[in-house]
Amino acid sequence: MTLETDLRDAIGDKHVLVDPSVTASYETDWTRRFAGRARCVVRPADTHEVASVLQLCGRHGVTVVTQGGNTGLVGGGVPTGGEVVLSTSRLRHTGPVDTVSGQVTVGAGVTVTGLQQAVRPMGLDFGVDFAARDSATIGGLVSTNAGGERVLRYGSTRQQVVGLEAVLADGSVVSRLEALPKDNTGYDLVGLLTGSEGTLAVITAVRVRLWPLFTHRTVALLALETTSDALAALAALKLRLVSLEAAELFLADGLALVMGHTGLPAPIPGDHPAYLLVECADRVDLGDAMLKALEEVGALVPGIVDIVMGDDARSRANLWRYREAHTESINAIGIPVKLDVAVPHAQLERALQELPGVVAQVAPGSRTIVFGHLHEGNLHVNVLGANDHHAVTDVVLKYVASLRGSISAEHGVGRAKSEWLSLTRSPAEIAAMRSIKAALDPGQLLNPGVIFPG
Ligand code: 2HG
Ligand code: ZN
Repeated sequence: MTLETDLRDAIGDKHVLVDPSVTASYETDWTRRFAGRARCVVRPADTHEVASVLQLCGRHGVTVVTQGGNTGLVGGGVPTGGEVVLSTSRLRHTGPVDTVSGQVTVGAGVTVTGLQQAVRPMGLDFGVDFAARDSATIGGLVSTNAGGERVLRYGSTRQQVVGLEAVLADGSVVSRLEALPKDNTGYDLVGLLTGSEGTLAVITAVRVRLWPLFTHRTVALLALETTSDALAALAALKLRLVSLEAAELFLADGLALVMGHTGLPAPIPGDHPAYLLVECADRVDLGDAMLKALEEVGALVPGIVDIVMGDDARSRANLWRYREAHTESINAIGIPVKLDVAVPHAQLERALQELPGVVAQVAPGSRTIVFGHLHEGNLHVNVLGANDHHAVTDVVLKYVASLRGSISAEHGVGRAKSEWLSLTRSPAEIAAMRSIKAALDPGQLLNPGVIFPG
């Protein structure tokens, strides 16, 4: 029997996709940077079917790539050629919301928006949010330990995961969904699988922590002379606004690109080198508190040139659009080299000044757009018009490592950066990680080439 016949018996004809016109959307990532033919795409309905798929693939010696909403940016969720793509799209159940513990269990295929819609009517909210919310799935967020726009207040996805269920390469199921607040029994498998990028198991369900839903939000956009002013403003605002939730940085060239793509007018008259978008959220109106804090901070940081505020939903969304539309505006021009590095705050101004020159060494004439999450020092470096993507990746990641930064602050290592893992992880760490991989996936069935070089 062929693998396909076995898979059809296990999960039903309809959910083993082989027609190239149907599998195509699973075979290329959103940015069009990563693509490969899948042997087939399978859409198991539940944990039991996921286990059957892994057992069958193991028996036939065919490797598996797990895919959530296909919004990943490091090539970790698309095939390179010949793998079975395991889509979590049918793992969509949402359990009852536990309002006492503030937790809910959802299937790996539930999107961020789906989770928000399930819990917000109960006065609760999920701590991770970002522009790809309508497609990105909770399973994908957990696999990559996704960051996003609220890390300042809630931490990354890891901090939201209180339990999970996953299928290991041999088809055995580990389930830690009871999520007792205290449980000190042995290794933290939930923590290990979080951020393992599909290399150790297929996550099928997640129990997430929920937070109080805030009914009042205020956004302010600050125009600044330098990014050091943005850091000074952020530090001063953090001391004054406990409700601070987001602090996003973008620069003049990124803003120009967004305005060209979206047709939006300038958010603040004049040309300014840097912009800081901040958001506060609470259960009471924040407008006055934010205004007062901004006045005080304005007196302390002379590099703040101008400020606009948005209180109502529409003006808040308009201001956010300048930041969130960066990715699509860049993609509309061409396929970028996309790197999501982090540098220590003390190196931020220097990194922003030096990065275009660093890139130009290997890609003269290219265009480097940088924006990101200021609080975490997380810079999204997007390079357009470079012929040699490998050389750009190499020079930027080595530069970032020389500043004692991270080669991946939030998107993960994936296939895109596996070659450079040793820049910021020691030989002992890589050996330990490889031992874990060998123990849990001895046949190298799951996501080959992700995290570890070849
Ligand atoms: C964001 O922060 C995402 O908007 C995407 O992480 C970053 O497009 C990028 O480089
Ligand atoms: Zn980001």
